[in-house]
Amino acid sequence: RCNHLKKNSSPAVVIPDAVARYHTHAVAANQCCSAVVQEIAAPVSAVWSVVRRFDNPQAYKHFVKSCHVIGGDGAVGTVREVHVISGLPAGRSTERLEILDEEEHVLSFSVVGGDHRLANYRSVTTLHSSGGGDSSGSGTVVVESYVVDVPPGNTKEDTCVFVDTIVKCNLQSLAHIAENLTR
Ligand code: A9S
Repeated sequence: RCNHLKKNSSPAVVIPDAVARYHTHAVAANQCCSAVVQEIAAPVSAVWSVVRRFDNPQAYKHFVKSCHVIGGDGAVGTVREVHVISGLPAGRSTERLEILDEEEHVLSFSVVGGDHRLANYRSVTTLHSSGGGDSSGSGTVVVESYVVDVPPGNTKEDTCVFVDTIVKCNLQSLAHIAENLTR
């Protein structure tokens, strides 16, 4: 099992147990996992308005050129086909919505196809208020964890560095967009 939150998050960022349980993944011998934490100076509602759009990942993921929903009505089980910008070792990725919890602010998807090397990729993204138990805090803590098969010929370390870099880019972009929405 894998839960990198204690190791990766700065001591100033509190991850409640109710959030951490979403980021505890079963990991097989040929897989690796990690988690990225991003603080955003915008309310959970603003960040969630961007994250919840499974049909529109290009709103904040700069590596995504276009996205089309190819099955489903937006509920769990909906499948999207993502086309990636040129220059990456991939062209497209087919992804299934696994969790969309509008109350707890949790989104999870898994990769079910494509022409890339991240087989069996699954990620979970959670949002919670950085203001403590009540809703007085105007900030958001985003936690995104993932598990993925280590591609043949790669190490776990290389794979995590590659994926962490993409996830960090996505979450920094998300921060800029959400902060501009509420500025
Ligand atoms: O889209 C995400 O949330 C996260 C990742 C790691 C996406 C990775 C990717 O879309 C590329 C950017 C194209 C890189 C996939 C599925 C495979 C890649 O090689």
